[in-house]
Amino acid sequence: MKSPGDTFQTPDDSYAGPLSEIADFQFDENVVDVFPDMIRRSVPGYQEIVDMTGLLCERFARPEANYYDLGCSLGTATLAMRRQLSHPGCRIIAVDNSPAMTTRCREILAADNSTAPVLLVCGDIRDVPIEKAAMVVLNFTLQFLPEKDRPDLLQRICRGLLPGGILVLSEQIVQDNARFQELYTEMHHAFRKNRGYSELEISRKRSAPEKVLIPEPLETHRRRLREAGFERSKVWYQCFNFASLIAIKAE
Ligand code: GEK
Repeated sequence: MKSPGDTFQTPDDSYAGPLSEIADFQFDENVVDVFPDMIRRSVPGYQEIVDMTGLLCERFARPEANYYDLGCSLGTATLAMRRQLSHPGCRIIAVDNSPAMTTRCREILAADNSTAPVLLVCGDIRDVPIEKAAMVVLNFTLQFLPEKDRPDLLQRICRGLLPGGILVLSEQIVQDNARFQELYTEMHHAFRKNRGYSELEISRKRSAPEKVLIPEPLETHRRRLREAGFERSKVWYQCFNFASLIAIKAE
């Protein structure tokens, strides 16, 4: 099956050259070109998480409902859901606040031949109303919001989900145990090296998106989900410091 990454395979060498200084990280045109390659080489389990998002969508799909992809980037999770949705009255709402991402995402969605309607919004996920939702996906996006804004978004998601609806929340996390934090950071470094990034790129990468990405411990996510109104949440995937949770709204 074709995915957005198959269309844009520009290798990510954005941190390989002799940069005199490393600019603050932004999701701009330069990032868009290398994004599919970058995320696969930087996030362990990314493809599995996207594939399972499609299968979860198949399991939880119902007619007359909305499906949200918040922080959709190039629409990889949107497409994984879209390919499972043939129910009447289903609609995907995909949101990203990077104009460069949404412009490219629109082209990718237009080239896809599955039929569920997608409303692509260039805007802030903090401003998007969530309603009649069967499924909400936050795939490595919550980590980019200031911590003070995270509880409100999760509460709005819980309120906007239909009974029995699910949130899939994937995040880079931190360990509360220093020894494991060190080990998992080293293993992530090894993962990137194994996927072809040089030491220089790895050390530069560490200081770029991580300036704007604030990871938290799993326990913080689980507590926040409970406080937002989700009775149950479970980690269904973890590889080192990358995890994905499912939270289900009570029936
Ligand atoms: C995937 N989910 O491929 N409002 C809207 N979008 C935002 C905001 C915000 N406040 N903050 C950040 N973004 C995708 C991957 S990438 C993860 C998500 C990464 C957007 C930002 O523009 C970027 O496209 C995305 O969140 C994060 O399944 O790059 O590590």
